[in-house]
Formats: sequence, C-alpha cells, structure tokens
Amino acid sequence: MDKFHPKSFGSPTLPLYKDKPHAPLAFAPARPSQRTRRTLFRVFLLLVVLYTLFYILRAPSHKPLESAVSWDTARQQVKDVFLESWDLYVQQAWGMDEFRPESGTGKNMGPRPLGWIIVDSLDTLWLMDAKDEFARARKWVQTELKYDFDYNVNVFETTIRMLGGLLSAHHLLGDDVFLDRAADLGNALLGGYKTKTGIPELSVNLLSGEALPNKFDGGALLTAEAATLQLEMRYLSKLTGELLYWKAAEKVMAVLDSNQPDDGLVPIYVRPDTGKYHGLLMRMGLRGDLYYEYLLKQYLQTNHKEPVYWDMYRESVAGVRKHMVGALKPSGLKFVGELENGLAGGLSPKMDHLVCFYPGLLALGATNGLTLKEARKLPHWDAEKAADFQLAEELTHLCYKMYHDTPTGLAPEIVVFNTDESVDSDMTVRAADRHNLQRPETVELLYYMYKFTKDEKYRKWGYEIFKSFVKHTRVVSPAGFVGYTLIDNVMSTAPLLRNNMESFWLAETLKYLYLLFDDSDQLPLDKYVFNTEAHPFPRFDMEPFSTGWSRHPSDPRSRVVHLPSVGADEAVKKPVKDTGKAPPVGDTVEVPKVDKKNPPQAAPVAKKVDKEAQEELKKDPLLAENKKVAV
Ligand code: DMJ
Repeated sequence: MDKFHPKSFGSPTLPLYKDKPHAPLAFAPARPSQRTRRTLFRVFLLLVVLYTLFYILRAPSHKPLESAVSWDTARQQVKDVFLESWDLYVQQAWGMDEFRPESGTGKNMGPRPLGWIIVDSLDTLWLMDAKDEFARARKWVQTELKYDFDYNVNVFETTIRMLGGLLSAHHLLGDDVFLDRAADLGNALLGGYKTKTGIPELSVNLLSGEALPNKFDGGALLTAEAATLQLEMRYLSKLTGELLYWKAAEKVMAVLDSNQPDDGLVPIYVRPDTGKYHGLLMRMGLRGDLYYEYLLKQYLQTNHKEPVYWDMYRESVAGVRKHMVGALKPSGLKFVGELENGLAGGLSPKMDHLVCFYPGLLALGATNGLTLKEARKLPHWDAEKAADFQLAEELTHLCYKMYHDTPTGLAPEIVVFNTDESVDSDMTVRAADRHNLQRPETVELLYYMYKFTKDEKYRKWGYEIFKSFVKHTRVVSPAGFVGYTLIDNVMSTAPLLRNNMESFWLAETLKYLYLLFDDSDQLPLDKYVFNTEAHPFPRFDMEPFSTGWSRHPSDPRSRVVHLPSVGADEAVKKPVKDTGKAPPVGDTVEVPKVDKKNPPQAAPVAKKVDKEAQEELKKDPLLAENKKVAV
C-alpha cells in the first residue's frame, strides 16, 4: 500500500520523490530559471503551511476527558474514540483483517480478506448511528466479501466474529446482503463438524470443507471453542429455515454432556475423535469460559423452552460455588480461581481478566434480563437467584479493582490473588501477564450490572476505565491520525505500545461502553442475547425446530434435575413416563419438587470404564503421560 510520510516532506535527506520507484527519464529536463525556482519555493512553503494546518485540525477531536460529565457526553466521547479508531483503519488498512495502528499498516490473514474488522464492527456502527461509515462497510460486504477461497479458518473465531457479525447486522437492518453472506459462511463452516463424534475440529478449509485438527494439545479442541458456536448456528437455522446448522452445533452439546461432568464443571480440552474431555485443568478463564456462557444463553435464546441447558447451567453454577470460589486477603473479596488438577486438587488463586464476563452471566441468569427490582417480584425468584446476584455484585467489585489498583488504571491479562493472612496486598501481577489487550469483559459486566440495578456506580467505574483506555492506549500514526492499540504493561505509566488493534476493541469494548452510557435501551436484555463477541441476537420461539437431544433417563443427573425456574411459567410441562428411552424431542420431564432443607443426595455417578478412551490412552503418549482422559 502506498504510504505518505509527512516527516520526510521537504527534508533535504529524503525528498518525497525518493520514496517512489525510479523510472528512467525519457529526456533530460532543462534546468529551471532562478525566477521559476523562487516561485516553486514559495508554492512549496505554502503547501507546508497548509499541510501542517490540516493535520493540526485533523488530530485529536476530543479534549482531555473531564471527571464529571453527563452520561450523554460520555456516550458521545465513546463514539468519538470509536470513530478515531475506525477512521484510522479506513485511511490506512481498509478491508484488511489485521491492523497495526502505530505503524499504520494492515494485512490479510489469508489470500483474500475475511472481513475480520469490518464485519465485526457492523452492528456497532449501526448502534452508534454512524451512517456514512456503515454505508461504506455495507458496500464492502456486498462487493468484496466472499467465503469461497482456499484458506483454513478457525471454526470458533470465524463463527463468533464473522457469522455473529453478519447475523446481528441482518437482524438490525433487515438487509439480505448480510444473511446471504452468513449462509455462505455457515455452509463453509459445516465442514468443520464432519468428524467421528460431531465435535468440530479446530479449523476448516473454506473451499474444500475439510476439517483440520489442532496440531497441538494432542489434537484436542478447546472446550470453550466447541461449545460456543450454538447461538450463531441456531439463529442461522431460524432465519433460513434450514435445520442442518442447528443440528450440527447442537450435536456438540449432546456429546459434551454425555461425559456426565462432575458438578457441572468441565476440563478445558475435548477430543473431536472420542468426544471425551482431555486433561484435568478446569477454569472459568481462557479456553473454558464460554462453555458456561452458552449454556445459559441457549436457554434464553429460545425463550426458556430448552430446560436441559438451564439444568446444565445450574449444575455448573453449583459446581463453581463448591469448587472455584475463594476469598482473597486482606480485603476478603471473592474471586473465581482455577482447578489445575481437577475437582480433587486445590484451588489456584489465579484469575484471567476473561473471567470478568462471569458475574454478568450470573446476574443475567438470576434476572433473565429484567431489572433486579422486577425480577425480585417474579414468583420464581428464590434464595438461589438472590445468592447468584450477590456473588455477581461481589465479583464485579473485584473486576473493577483489577483496573483501579494498577498505575495505569487498566487491568492486566491475569492476576494472582493473595490468600495468605500475613501478606498485606491483595494481588500480584507476574511479568508475563502485565499486558492489556483492550479486552471487553469488565465493561461488558458493568453494562449488565448497570442495566439490572441502575446503580450509577457502575457507570462511574466504566467511565474511569474508559478514561484509562484513552490515556494509555492512544497512539498517533505516522500520518498524524489518532488510533488505539494494545499495551504491554499496565504496571508502568509509560507502557510500550503493542501496535495492534483487535477487532473486539470495536465490536465489544467500545460497544459495551457506549451502551453503558446510553439511556435509550436499544437492546432490552430480556429480549436479546448477546453472542460472546457482543453481537446482539433477538430471542425467538424455536418452532419449527426443537431440542434434538435429551439426557437419558438412566443418567444419574436426571434424578436431581432442577426445574427451569427462570421463566418457568412459560415452559410447557408434560409428564413423560420413564420408558427407559430418551423422552421425545421437545418435551419437558416433570420432576418432583426439591425439598431445600433436605435435598436428595445425588446418586453417585457410576463411572463406566470407557473402552474407547482407554484404547486412546494407550495410543496417545501425551494422554498416557498426563492421564488426561475423563471417563
Ligand atoms: C473476544 O473474541 C470474545 O469476547 C470472546 O468471548 C473472548 N475473547 C475475546 C475478547 O476478550
């Protein structure tokens, strides 16, 4: 791409023309007269003055942020920052998948662009009412975007960012251009699911549809990646009327659940060849997080008609409370730690910033998207939901603290909490974990908590975080444009810039900040579910589709299943006789009420020795070495 380097303008050592390729001159030009040279020099000076003026006026449009602003001003400031980031991208790397704001360069991931930044930003542009920018992006999608070339894409990332972005744009605009591209992409992604078990491989070739396994981790897939495709594929089915997307993504849930995970918690790897979990490490952060997110969101997406996902979600919440929640010292705040050696090992007090989505999920599960005040009046409000909401509030405080307590006011990627009475600081940050990727989870959380409570403190915290992003991640490109980038160390007030802008800065972080300060409530949380990349999908009635799987009645967990209490009044309950066969698709099993004071003991999970998995264990040295099979 041609670049214009203002610093070289007029420099005696690097005149502009030296940037251009040398073409042989056809003839030797006559030397200009002294008068002509004087005139040329004056024109040159005039150009320098005009050029400088242009960049002074073009540079930072916003003034330093005030501490007390109206929320409407804050909303506008977020939009300004979004537009600065966007304009820089348009100016210097339009159409490309990756963007480096500091150097003002971009590149595609494959031989042709996938729309990584443009498609991920469509709904934010629309929500922020950036009409011209949206029109340009739409045109690009219409004329440039195709998914029929020879390139291997990551099934999960492409689903949440590209399919998610196209589907939400289609919903918001009702424009079929987006649905056409979504269907093309959905068809290409289907190849990834063609495995022995239906658990997709890590990647798929867009042209051939070949499913390509992970070259690392013993071929295993990240659990979060397998279980975070469903909202998108199901919505694509609903919109196109084609069942195949729904079936492919849903099968994954049935296979994962057939592992009968103890206390609803799952290891962070799963094998597409056996459908079995791999390894012992469990966490709510990297590689595990989104499994839990889509359990609840699938249940909400289809208006509470699929109780199996509510059951899986509730089991996981109980598991988190039992095994993953700790208290840090000296403040006593709660955190969600990691189980490095499975349920039998101890709790490691390490927490990824990614975990900060979780309190928002807990609060969403408790309120079903209503305000806390409204939810408390519902007949199904109970002590469990109240406790979930309270835990959500405590964890929100912690996530805010992860920003507040650093010199930059920005959270590091990972923190390690102190659990030792004798130490007087709450957390430490290891050298390798000090970077900030402009991730959205905490501002997403603040958005949920503000919507549910209307407590202004969440907006104030969000505004503080926004100011810190502006102060420390802002960069001026060589051409004098302002952009925003990742930084390498939140513990230093002069962090090095990482010269990269992730698409989720536009798709999520700035979108959630904008919505946090927006009073218009454009996307009521009891009518929408956001996919994990912040693309809003409307909740819908699932007809003509239905849940294609259920737990077998002999599954011990069926005996202690929770009734879907969120929105249960809307769920149709039909008694089903235990015939030993799986109940017909779409029916809800009636279960006896649980006596809270004297709850029935869960039948011990009889662990069958899975021959297939044992064979695998013998074959795979990595598995054998780490005894990494959950059977
Ligand atoms: C995004 O792609 C999504 O939010 C995903 O759920 C997790 N990782 C990034 C942001 O941190």
